[in-house]
Amino acid sequence: MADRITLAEHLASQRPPIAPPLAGGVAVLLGRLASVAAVIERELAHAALRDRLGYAGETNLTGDKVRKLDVWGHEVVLAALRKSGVCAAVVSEEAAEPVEIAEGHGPRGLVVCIDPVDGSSNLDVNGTVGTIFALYASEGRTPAGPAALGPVARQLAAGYVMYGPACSLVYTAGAGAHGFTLDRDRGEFFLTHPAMQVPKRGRAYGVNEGNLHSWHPGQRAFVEHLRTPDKGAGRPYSLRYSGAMVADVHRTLLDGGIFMYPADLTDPAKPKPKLRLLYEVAPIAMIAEQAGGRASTGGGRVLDLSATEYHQRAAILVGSADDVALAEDFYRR
Ligand code: FDP
Repeated sequence: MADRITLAEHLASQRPPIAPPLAGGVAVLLGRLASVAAVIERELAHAALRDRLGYAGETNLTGDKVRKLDVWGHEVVLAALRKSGVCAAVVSEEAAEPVEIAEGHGPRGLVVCIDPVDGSSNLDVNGTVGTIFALYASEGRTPAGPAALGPVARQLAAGYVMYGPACSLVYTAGAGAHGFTLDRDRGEFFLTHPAMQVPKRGRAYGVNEGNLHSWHPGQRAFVEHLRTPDKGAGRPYSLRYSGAMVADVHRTLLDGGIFMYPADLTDPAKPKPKLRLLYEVAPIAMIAEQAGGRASTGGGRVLDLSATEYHQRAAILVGSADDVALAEDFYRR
């Protein structure tokens, strides 16, 4: 382990394309988010023993039934970010409006968009869950939260944590995507997947096929294509779907292939995507692109989207560049 690079050392050695006063703050917040991830990972391991599983009895703004660990995760993340001195506001899945933090206001301030516990329907069955986040410059605004609205390509950094058999953290600050693994004994993340590269093409797809009836015809035709045997072309693809975005995306980035959450087009005039743009879709898109992959809504690049609401939803097809490009092709036909 002595020769392994810690997350702190890695952050100090990187030269991300971020202006100096903000770059320091990004490193501070990534460090804070890593520390809080180690706390969340410990809590998840003991949640059943501490009566922390199950519902809290409320529904959040986006209509999900809130679980006890969603509430706890939100509070623990907020506490960690409040103390950072550079976090000006937090846009969280568990709060209707951004939480403003006066100590972080000013030109160095950053806005954190975060889903503290993503995939929480997996919690009660001891399945994998994650944390997803994106960082934006607050541009010295007060209140700072609105700085997260606008083109999502303004993200300075993005990352996710996957609480699986091992706890993985992947981040990008615009200079590649890098993966770390938590050493549970030392409570520290070490670099295990430097400069991640998504294979150009994969052999697996991940999507909730129970929703097939509601998809765009191009989405249906694409999945049908992946399922149709053609040995020479490497088909059929295998289906892999865990129901937690972080786990499905992590596998896709490492092994190649495509993860999709297309919009529900039951009413074609009113497309209904499920995943949230600011703290699910956009950060994952930035990480995928930084790893040489591609992220699309089916109709265009995710990173060309603009957020007009904090809890806005967007479709996503993400993974190997060739697989995503082919999916887009099916949408166009
Ligand atoms: P969950 O509802 O359990 O929080 O955030 C939404 C999310 O999980 C993603 O993590 C996951 O990919 C997706 O929803 C799963 O949705 P379905 O149950 O509709 O497949």
